[in-house]
Amino acid sequence: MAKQWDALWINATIATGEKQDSIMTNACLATKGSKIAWVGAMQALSAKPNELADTVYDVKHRCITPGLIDCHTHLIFAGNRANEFEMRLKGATYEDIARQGGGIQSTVAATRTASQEELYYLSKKRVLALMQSGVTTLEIKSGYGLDLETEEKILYVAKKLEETLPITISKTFLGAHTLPLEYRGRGDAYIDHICQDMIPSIAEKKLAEAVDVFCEKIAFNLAQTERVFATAKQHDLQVKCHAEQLSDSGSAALAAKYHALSVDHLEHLSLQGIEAIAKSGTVAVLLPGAFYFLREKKLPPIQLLREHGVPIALASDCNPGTSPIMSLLLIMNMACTLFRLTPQEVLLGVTQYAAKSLGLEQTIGTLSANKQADFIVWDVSTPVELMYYMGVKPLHQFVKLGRTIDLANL
Ligand code: DI6
Ligand code: FE
Repeated sequence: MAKQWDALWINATIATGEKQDSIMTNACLATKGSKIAWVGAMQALSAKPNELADTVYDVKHRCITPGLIDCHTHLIFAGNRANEFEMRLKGATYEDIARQGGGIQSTVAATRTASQEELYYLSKKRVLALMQSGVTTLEIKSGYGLDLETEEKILYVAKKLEETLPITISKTFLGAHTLPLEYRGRGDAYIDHICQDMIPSIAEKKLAEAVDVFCEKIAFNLAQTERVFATAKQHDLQVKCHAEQLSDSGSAALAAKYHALSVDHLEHLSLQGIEAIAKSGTVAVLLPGAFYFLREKKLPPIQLLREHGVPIALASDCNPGTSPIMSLLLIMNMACTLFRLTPQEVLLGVTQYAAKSLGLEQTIGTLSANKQADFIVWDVSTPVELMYYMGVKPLHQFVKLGRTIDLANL
């Protein structure tokens, strides 16, 4: 007779990602096809494990969490910016370098000349590194093309990564990352191009689910940002915003007006901005890797975000300029040590709330019946150890859509 479940994980400590304290010991998790069929206590099993499922994994009190979600990356790019890392160590600021034509522009030049195959090869290595740190869903932004052809090339690479690797990829169009050199002094004309040509083309080809804008003095102002958001909405695309990273421009409140899924960075977020995103249900995505790498001093207003009940997510911001980091576990450590988030807040920030920041909370981010069977078995006994150790690889088993994936074979 066919058994009730395909696979059953027994003797586990399970952090379901539903609430900060939802950890079960002596627990088990069952899958059927690509979904979770059941999560509960060992004693609640109605028969012997091998009578219930075709495959039984005794995980010997290891910890199971939802597959981690890295909800903000820019990982498709060519070249690197190690030279700027050195310049900043000698005292140059991120903004100085950007104004001198370095920064994002130098990555744009390298990415425009790279072929799709080359970009795929470079990015695949980065995705695999994130998967080694437990990432089963990833967001990738374009933004190193700044012309239609290259922006679409980047989004095609993102699509190909999803088609060829066992990972879910959410794609975001970030044409408004910075002003391309050929539009110098003509910011509004570039925004016209984004709204009239780029967004319609990308929407029609279904190359992205969301549109993001870097609203900042060295990028785009509030009025330009609003035009991009309005156009995105007209094309049924979700809105996200790089908001208040280097200064407070009021972009978080503007994003809230467009029901943004998330506002990201937020070091300079004001009380008004917090009130606005609390009302709109927008997720605050914090990026401790960029904070660390730029040696920022101003912390995001974490206590106020908590007091206003704003869901907080954490992400790598993986990019060549401000966060060349390909481990979400390292980011989780930084969220604790630099931002003083609790390990419980951090776990929710890379599972349930990261899913919400991508509009995917109905299918992933928590472990309960009928959710997608994306989860990690870790070689640790409590989730806190995931943030406590640095430089170890605690991943024991990677399960995507109910299938165990051998990462070494990808
Ligand atoms: N903020 C960031 O931290 C990244 N983009 C952005 O808008 C940095 C991108 C880069 O420097 O290449
Ligand atoms: Fe970013």
